[in-house]
Amino acid sequence: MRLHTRGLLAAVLLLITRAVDAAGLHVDGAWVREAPPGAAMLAAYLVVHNDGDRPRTLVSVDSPRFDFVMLHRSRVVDGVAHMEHVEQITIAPAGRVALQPGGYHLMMPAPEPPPRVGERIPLRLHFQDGETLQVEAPVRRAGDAP
Ligand SMILES: [Cu+2]
Repeated sequence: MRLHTRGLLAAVLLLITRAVDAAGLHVDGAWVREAPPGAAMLAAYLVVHNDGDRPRTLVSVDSPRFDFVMLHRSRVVDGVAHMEHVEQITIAPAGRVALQPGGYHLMMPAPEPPPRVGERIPLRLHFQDGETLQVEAPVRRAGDAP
């Protein structure tokens, strides 16, 4: 009974979320990794869902908290971890792309003072078709990530 109620609530919340989305796009699980002292760069992670019937392409992200935000990807090539800049990230119809440690991520220069756990950082995602999506990313320690 309790499980059923919880499932129903989740379904209702999902409907509400979808209703306010820009044409079938939504983002969840956004967070910014708290940087160790002296770190020059910070990383942020999130999942972009495309519930629409055409591909959508993330082309840039900005935030009032950072000078700039880059789209990056971590890859292991010949056993060595590399990080590279990517121009865009395409999300297939009815698909999702996770920006997560070890893969795609957002990378920003650390501002002064650096963000601390508890701060919520606004991020604005820009898509190729001109749509934008605003999300808030809480700052977390790496071990406390969802
Ligand atoms: Cu990076």
